[in-house]
Amino acid sequence: MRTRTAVVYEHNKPVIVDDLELDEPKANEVLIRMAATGVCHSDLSIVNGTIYYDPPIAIGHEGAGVIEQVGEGVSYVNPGDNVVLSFVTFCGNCRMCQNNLVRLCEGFRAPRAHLLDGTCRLHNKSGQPILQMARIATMSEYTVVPEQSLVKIDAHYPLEKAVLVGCGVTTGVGAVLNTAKVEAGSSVAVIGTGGVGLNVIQGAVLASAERIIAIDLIENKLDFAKSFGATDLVNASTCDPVEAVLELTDGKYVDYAFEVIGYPKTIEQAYAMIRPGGTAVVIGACNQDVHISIPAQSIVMKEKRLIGSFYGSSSPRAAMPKLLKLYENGKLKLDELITQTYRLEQINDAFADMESGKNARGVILYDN
Ligand code: CXF
Ligand code: ZN
Repeated sequence: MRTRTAVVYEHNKPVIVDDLELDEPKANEVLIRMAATGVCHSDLSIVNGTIYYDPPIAIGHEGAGVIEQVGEGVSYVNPGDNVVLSFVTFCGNCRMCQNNLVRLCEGFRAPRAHLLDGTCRLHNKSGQPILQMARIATMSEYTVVPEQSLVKIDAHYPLEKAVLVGCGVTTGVGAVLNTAKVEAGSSVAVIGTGGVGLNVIQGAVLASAERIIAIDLIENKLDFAKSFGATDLVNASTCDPVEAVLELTDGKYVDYAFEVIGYPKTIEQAYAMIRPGGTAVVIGACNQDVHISIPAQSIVMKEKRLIGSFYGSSSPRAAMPKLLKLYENGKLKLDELITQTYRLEQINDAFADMESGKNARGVILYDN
Protein backbone atom coordinates (compact mmCIF):
# COMPACT_ATOMS: atom_id res chain seq x y z
CA MET A 1 0.00 0.00 0.00
CA ARG A 2 0.99 3.67 -0.27
CA THR A 3 1.70 5.89 2.70
CA ARG A 4 2.89 9.45 3.26
CA THR A 5 5.88 9.37 5.58
CA ALA A 6 8.37 11.88 7.01
CA VAL A 7 11.83 10.79 5.86
CA VAL A 8 15.32 12.09 6.62
CA TYR A 9 17.21 11.74 3.32
CA GLU A 10 20.08 14.01 4.28
CA HIS A 11 21.31 15.22 7.64
CA ASN A 12 20.59 18.87 8.47
CA LYS A 13 18.23 19.26 5.49
CA PRO A 14 14.45 19.67 5.62
CA VAL A 15 12.61 16.43 6.27
CA ILE A 16 10.82 15.17 3.17
CA VAL A 17 7.25 13.94 3.37
CA ASP A 18 7.51 11.20 0.78
CA ASP A 19 5.07 8.84 -0.91
CA LEU A 20 6.31 5.42 0.11
CA GLU A 21 5.38 1.84 -0.50
CA LEU A 22 4.57 -0.06 2.70
CA ASP A 23 4.70 -3.86 2.69
CA GLU A 24 2.10 -6.03 4.42
CA PRO A 25 2.83 -7.03 8.01
CA LYS A 26 4.82 -10.25 8.26
CA ALA A 27 4.58 -12.73 11.14
CA ASN A 28 4.23 -11.03 14.55
CA GLU A 29 3.84 -7.61 12.95
CA VAL A 30 0.88 -5.27 12.65
CA LEU A 31 -0.23 -2.52 10.29
CA ILE A 32 -1.26 0.64 12.13
CA ARG A 33 -3.30 3.58 10.90
CA MET A 34 -1.69 6.42 12.82
CA ALA A 35 -3.94 8.93 14.56
CA ALA A 36 -1.34 11.22 16.10
CA THR A 37 2.38 11.63 16.55
CA GLY A 38 4.21 13.95 18.92
CA VAL A 39 7.16 16.07 17.82
CA CYS A 40 10.12 15.38 20.12
CA HIS A 41 13.70 16.63 20.23
CA SER A 42 14.93 13.10 19.58
CA ASP A 43 13.32 13.26 16.12
CA LEU A 44 15.38 16.36 15.46
CA SER A 45 18.42 14.51 16.81
CA ILE A 46 18.00 12.07 13.93
CA VAL A 47 17.77 14.97 11.47
CA ASN A 48 20.98 16.58 12.75
CA GLY A 49 22.81 13.30 13.33
CA THR A 50 23.15 13.61 17.13
CA ILE A 51 21.43 10.23 17.24
CA TYR A 52 23.22 8.84 14.23
CA TYR A 53 21.71 6.74 11.44
CA ASP A 54 22.73 6.49 7.82
CA PRO A 55 19.77 7.96 5.91
CA PRO A 56 17.21 7.38 4.61
CA ILE A 57 15.27 6.91 7.80
CA ALA A 58 11.59 7.48 8.58
CA ILE A 59 11.29 9.37 11.86
CA GLY A 60 8.78 9.67 14.71
CA HIS A 61 8.77 7.69 17.96
CA GLU A 62 5.84 9.13 19.94
CA GLY A 63 2.72 7.76 18.28
CA ALA A 64 -0.79 6.41 18.74
CA GLY A 65 -3.13 4.76 16.29
CA VAL A 66 -5.52 1.96 15.45
CA ILE A 67 -4.65 -1.59 14.44
CA GLU A 68 -5.65 -2.02 10.82
CA GLN A 69 -4.30 -5.49 10.07
CA VAL A 70 -2.41 -8.16 11.98
CA GLY A 71 0.21 -10.55 10.63
CA GLU A 72 0.41 -14.26 11.28
CA GLY A 73 0.83 -15.26 14.91
CA VAL A 74 -0.12 -11.90 16.44
CA SER A 75 -1.96 -12.51 19.71
CA TYR A 76 -1.65 -9.28 21.72
CA VAL A 77 -3.99 -7.13 19.58
CA ASN A 78 -6.86 -7.36 17.09
CA PRO A 79 -7.89 -5.06 14.24
CA GLY A 80 -9.69 -2.04 15.69
CA ASP A 81 -7.68 -1.94 18.92
CA ASN A 82 -6.20 1.39 20.01
CA VAL A 83 -2.50 1.40 20.70
CA VAL A 84 0.33 3.65 21.79
CA LEU A 85 3.67 2.69 20.28
CA SER A 86 6.70 2.02 22.44
CA PHE A 87 10.07 3.26 21.24
CA VAL A 88 11.66 0.18 22.75
CA THR A 89 10.82 -3.26 21.46
CA PHE A 90 10.66 -5.78 24.29
CA CYS A 91 10.98 -9.56 24.06
CA GLY A 92 9.79 -10.42 27.57
CA ASN A 93 12.32 -13.24 27.92
CA CYS A 94 15.84 -11.82 28.13
CA ARG A 95 17.62 -11.13 31.43
CA MET A 96 16.64 -7.43 31.18
CA CYS A 97 12.95 -8.07 30.56
CA GLN A 98 12.86 -10.69 33.33
CA ASN A 99 14.44 -8.28 35.78
CA ASN A 100 12.05 -5.39 35.35
CA LEU A 101 14.44 -3.63 32.98
CA VAL A 102 12.20 -3.97 29.93
CA ARG A 103 13.39 -0.66 28.45
CA LEU A 104 16.87 -2.14 28.19
CA CYS A 105 15.69 -5.32 26.43
CA GLU A 106 18.52 -7.11 24.68
CA GLY A 107 16.47 -9.95 23.24
CA PHE A 108 16.60 -8.98 19.55
CA ARG A 109 19.50 -9.34 17.15
CA ALA A 110 18.04 -7.25 14.33
CA PRO A 111 19.95 -4.01 13.73
CA ARG A 112 18.46 -0.76 15.06
CA ALA A 113 15.71 0.78 12.96
CA HIS A 114 14.93 -2.50 11.20
CA LEU A 115 12.02 -4.85 11.73
CA LEU A 116 12.88 -7.87 13.85
CA ASP A 117 13.72 -10.10 10.89
CA GLY A 118 16.38 -7.56 9.89
CA THR A 119 14.49 -6.15 6.88
CA CYS A 120 12.44 -2.98 6.18
CA ARG A 121 8.76 -2.61 5.28
CA LEU A 122 9.03 0.92 3.88
CA HIS A 123 10.50 1.54 0.39
CA ASN A 124 10.60 4.62 -1.80
CA LYS A 125 9.79 4.91 -5.50
CA SER A 126 13.31 3.86 -6.47
CA GLY A 127 12.91 0.71 -4.39
CA GLN A 128 15.32 1.95 -1.72
CA PRO A 129 14.56 0.53 1.75
CA ILE A 130 13.77 3.16 4.40
CA LEU A 131 14.80 2.57 8.02
CA GLN A 132 12.25 3.07 10.80
CA MET A 133 13.28 5.10 13.83
CA ALA A 134 12.98 2.90 16.94
CA ARG A 135 11.46 0.26 14.60
CA ILE A 136 8.21 2.27 14.64
CA ALA A 137 8.45 5.44 12.47
CA THR A 138 5.32 7.13 13.76
CA MET A 139 5.50 10.16 11.45
CA SER A 140 3.71 8.20 8.79
CA GLU A 141 0.04 7.79 7.87
CA TYR A 142 0.51 4.04 8.15
CA THR A 143 3.31 1.99 9.63
CA VAL A 144 4.14 -1.67 10.17
CA VAL A 145 5.69 -2.49 13.54
CA PRO A 146 6.50 -5.52 15.67
CA GLU A 147 3.78 -6.65 18.03
CA GLN A 148 6.40 -6.23 20.76
CA SER A 149 6.35 -2.45 20.21
CA LEU A 150 2.68 -2.09 21.12
CA VAL A 151 0.86 -0.95 24.21
CA LYS A 152 -2.87 -1.56 24.01
CA ILE A 153 -4.95 1.19 25.57
CA ASP A 154 -8.60 1.56 26.48
CA ALA A 155 -10.78 2.75 23.61
CA HIS A 156 -12.18 5.68 25.58
CA TYR A 157 -8.89 7.60 25.64
CA PRO A 158 -8.62 10.14 22.82
CA LEU A 159 -5.63 9.04 20.74
CA GLU A 160 -4.61 12.64 20.04
CA LYS A 161 -3.98 13.04 23.80
CA ALA A 162 -2.88 9.51 24.66
CA VAL A 163 -0.08 9.83 22.11
CA LEU A 164 1.92 11.87 24.64
CA VAL A 165 2.57 8.85 26.86
CA GLY A 166 4.49 7.33 23.95
CA CYS A 167 7.56 9.35 24.87
CA GLY A 168 7.43 12.70 26.69
CA VAL A 169 5.18 11.91 29.62
CA THR A 170 6.54 8.44 30.34
CA THR A 171 10.12 9.65 30.02
CA GLY A 172 9.71 12.76 32.18
CA VAL A 173 7.32 11.57 34.90
CA GLY A 174 9.07 8.20 35.04
CA ALA A 175 12.48 9.79 35.59
CA VAL A 176 11.14 11.38 38.78
CA LEU A 177 9.00 8.53 40.11
CA ASN A 178 10.94 5.46 38.93
CA THR A 179 14.54 6.49 38.30
CA ALA A 180 15.15 9.04 41.04
CA LYS A 181 12.26 8.04 43.33
CA VAL A 182 11.95 11.64 44.55
CA GLU A 183 10.58 11.81 48.11
CA ALA A 184 7.88 14.22 49.31
CA GLY A 185 9.35 17.52 50.46
CA SER A 186 12.41 17.27 48.20
CA SER A 187 14.01 20.09 46.28
CA VAL A 188 14.31 19.52 42.53
CA ALA A 189 15.95 21.39 39.67
CA VAL A 190 15.04 20.77 36.03
CA ILE A 191 17.44 21.93 33.32
CA GLY A 192 15.53 22.20 30.04
CA THR A 193 11.78 22.75 30.14
CA GLY A 194 10.68 21.41 26.76
CA GLY A 195 8.15 18.63 26.24
CA VAL A 196 10.04 16.17 28.46
CA GLY A 197 11.23 18.72 31.05
CA LEU A 198 7.64 19.83 31.66
CA ASN A 199 6.83 16.23 32.45
CA VAL A 200 9.72 16.08 34.90
CA ILE A 201 8.01 19.05 36.57
CA GLN A 202 4.66 17.18 36.52
CA GLY A 203 6.42 14.17 38.05
CA ALA A 204 7.94 16.35 40.78
CA VAL A 205 4.48 17.75 41.56
CA LEU A 206 3.09 14.17 41.75
CA ALA A 207 5.97 13.27 44.10
CA SER A 208 5.05 16.29 46.29
CA ALA A 209 8.43 17.96 45.85
CA GLU A 210 8.53 21.21 47.80
CA ARG A 211 10.78 23.23 45.54
CA ILE A 212 10.81 22.79 41.77
CA ILE A 213 13.37 25.07 40.14
CA ALA A 214 12.93 25.29 36.37
CA ILE A 215 15.95 26.35 34.29
CA ASP A 216 15.88 27.29 30.63
CA LEU A 217 17.13 29.92 28.21
CA ILE A 218 13.73 30.79 26.76
CA GLU A 219 11.25 32.86 28.71
CA ASN A 220 8.23 31.29 27.01
CA LYS A 221 9.33 27.83 28.12
CA LEU A 222 9.76 29.09 31.69
CA ASP A 223 6.16 30.36 31.53
CA PHE A 224 5.05 26.83 30.60
CA ALA A 225 7.17 25.49 33.46
CA LYS A 226 5.36 27.75 35.90
CA SER A 227 1.96 26.60 34.70
CA PHE A 228 3.06 22.97 35.18
CA GLY A 229 4.05 23.57 38.80
CA ALA A 230 7.57 25.04 38.92
CA THR A 231 8.02 27.09 42.10
CA ASP A 232 11.08 29.05 40.88
CA LEU A 233 12.23 30.07 37.42
CA VAL A 234 15.82 30.63 36.32
CA ASN A 235 16.68 32.09 32.94
CA ALA A 236 20.19 30.75 32.36
CA SER A 237 20.79 33.24 29.55
CA THR A 238 21.22 35.96 32.16
CA CYS A 239 22.93 34.12 35.03
CA ASP A 240 24.94 31.07 36.05
CA PRO A 241 22.26 28.47 36.86
CA VAL A 242 24.44 26.73 39.48
CA GLU A 243 24.89 30.03 41.33
CA ALA A 244 21.19 30.75 40.99
CA VAL A 245 20.28 27.38 42.52
CA LEU A 246 22.77 27.96 45.34
CA GLU A 247 21.12 31.26 46.10
CA LEU A 248 17.56 29.97 45.85
CA THR A 249 18.35 27.15 48.28
CA ASP A 250 20.16 29.35 50.85
CA GLY A 251 23.50 27.77 50.09
CA LYS A 252 22.23 24.18 50.26
CA TYR A 253 21.88 23.11 46.60
CA VAL A 254 19.08 20.72 45.56
CA ASP A 255 18.35 17.09 46.41
CA TYR A 256 17.74 16.18 42.76
CA ALA A 257 18.68 17.76 39.44
CA PHE A 258 17.34 16.54 36.10
CA GLU A 259 19.16 17.30 32.85
CA VAL A 260 16.75 17.20 29.93
CA ILE A 261 18.85 18.60 27.09
CA GLY A 262 21.79 16.33 26.33
CA TYR A 263 24.76 18.75 26.48
CA PRO A 264 27.92 18.08 28.47
CA LYS A 265 27.79 21.56 29.98
CA THR A 266 24.26 21.14 31.33
CA ILE A 267 25.02 17.64 32.64
CA GLU A 268 28.00 19.09 34.50
CA GLN A 269 25.79 21.88 35.82
CA ALA A 270 23.19 19.37 37.02
CA TYR A 271 25.92 17.51 38.91
CA ALA A 272 27.28 20.77 40.35
CA MET A 273 23.92 21.90 41.72
CA ILE A 274 23.11 18.82 43.84
CA ARG A 275 23.84 18.65 47.57
CA PRO A 276 26.12 16.03 49.14
CA GLY A 277 24.26 12.73 48.84
CA GLY A 278 22.10 14.22 46.09
CA THR A 279 21.28 12.73 42.71
CA ALA A 280 21.69 14.17 39.22
CA VAL A 281 19.61 12.39 36.58
CA VAL A 282 20.55 12.61 32.89
CA ILE A 283 17.60 12.28 30.51
CA GLY A 284 18.86 14.24 27.48
CA ALA A 285 20.59 12.13 24.83
CA CYS A 286 24.05 13.41 23.83
CA ASN A 287 25.87 12.50 20.66
CA GLN A 288 27.56 9.14 21.28
CA ASP A 289 31.07 10.64 21.06
CA VAL A 290 30.45 13.26 23.75
CA HIS A 291 32.22 12.94 27.09
CA ILE A 292 31.59 14.82 30.31
CA SER A 293 33.94 16.04 32.98
CA ILE A 294 33.01 15.92 36.66
CA PRO A 295 35.11 16.32 39.80
CA ALA A 296 35.72 12.66 40.62
CA GLN A 297 36.54 13.11 44.29
CA SER A 298 33.07 14.43 45.04
CA ILE A 299 31.57 11.10 43.98
CA VAL A 300 33.23 9.62 47.05
CA MET A 301 33.70 12.46 49.51
CA LYS A 302 30.24 13.90 48.90
CA GLU A 303 28.47 10.72 47.81
CA LYS A 304 27.05 12.56 44.83
CA ARG A 305 25.27 10.34 42.34
CA LEU A 306 25.02 10.79 38.57
CA ILE A 307 22.56 8.38 36.96
CA GLY A 308 20.85 7.94 33.61
CA SER A 309 17.16 7.53 32.88
CA PHE A 310 15.89 5.88 29.72
CA TYR A 311 12.14 5.83 29.00
CA GLY A 312 11.62 6.99 32.59
CA SER A 313 12.92 3.60 33.77
CA SER A 314 9.43 2.38 32.85
CA SER A 315 7.98 -0.81 31.47
CA PRO A 316 5.75 0.60 28.73
CA ARG A 317 2.87 -1.88 29.07
CA ALA A 318 2.66 -1.27 32.81
CA ALA A 319 3.43 2.45 32.89
CA MET A 320 1.35 3.88 30.03
CA PRO A 321 -2.09 2.67 31.19
CA LYS A 322 -1.31 3.97 34.69
CA LEU A 323 -0.35 7.39 33.35
CA LEU A 324 -3.54 7.53 31.30
CA LYS A 325 -5.52 6.71 34.46
CA LEU A 326 -3.82 9.64 36.21
CA TYR A 327 -4.89 11.84 33.29
CA GLU A 328 -8.45 10.56 33.55
CA ASN A 329 -8.47 11.34 37.26
CA GLY A 330 -7.25 14.89 36.69
CA LYS A 331 -3.84 14.26 38.25
CA LEU A 332 -1.78 14.54 35.07
CA LYS A 333 -1.93 17.31 32.48
CA LEU A 334 -2.03 16.13 28.88
CA ASP A 335 -4.38 18.62 27.21
CA GLU A 336 -2.25 21.54 28.39
CA LEU A 337 0.90 20.01 26.90
CA ILE A 338 -0.46 20.26 23.38
CA THR A 339 0.01 23.87 22.37
CA GLN A 340 -0.10 23.37 18.60
CA THR A 341 -1.28 20.70 16.18
CA TYR A 342 0.07 20.21 12.66
CA ARG A 343 -0.51 18.22 9.50
CA LEU A 344 2.28 15.83 8.53
CA GLU A 345 3.25 18.16 5.66
CA GLN A 346 4.06 20.83 8.26
CA ILE A 347 6.73 18.74 9.97
CA ASN A 348 9.53 21.23 9.26
CA ASP A 349 7.44 24.08 10.71
CA ALA A 350 6.79 21.91 13.74
CA PHE A 351 10.54 21.43 14.21
CA ALA A 352 11.16 25.17 13.84
CA ASP A 353 8.48 25.93 16.45
CA MET A 354 10.00 23.39 18.82
CA GLU A 355 13.45 24.91 18.44
CA SER A 356 12.18 28.43 19.06
CA GLY A 357 10.46 27.28 22.27
CA LYS A 358 6.97 28.13 21.02
CA ASN A 359 5.42 24.84 22.09
CA ALA A 360 5.06 22.73 25.18
CA ARG A 361 4.45 19.85 22.77
CA GLY A 362 3.52 19.98 19.10
CA VAL A 363 1.40 17.10 17.83
CA ILE A 364 0.83 15.99 14.25
CA LEU A 365 -2.71 14.77 13.57
CA TYR A 366 -3.62 12.48 10.65
CA ASP A 367 -6.99 12.91 9.06
CA ASN A 368 -7.05 9.69 7.06
C1 CXF B 1 14.61 8.62 22.41
C2 CXF B 1 15.87 7.89 22.61
C3 CXF B 1 16.37 7.29 21.34
C4 CXF B 1 15.35 6.51 20.62
C5 CXF B 1 14.07 7.23 20.43
C6 CXF B 1 13.58 7.85 21.66
N1 CXF B 1 14.11 9.03 23.66
C7 CXF B 1 13.28 10.06 23.82
O1 CXF B 1 13.00 10.93 23.06
ZN1 ZN C 1 11.06 11.47 22.48
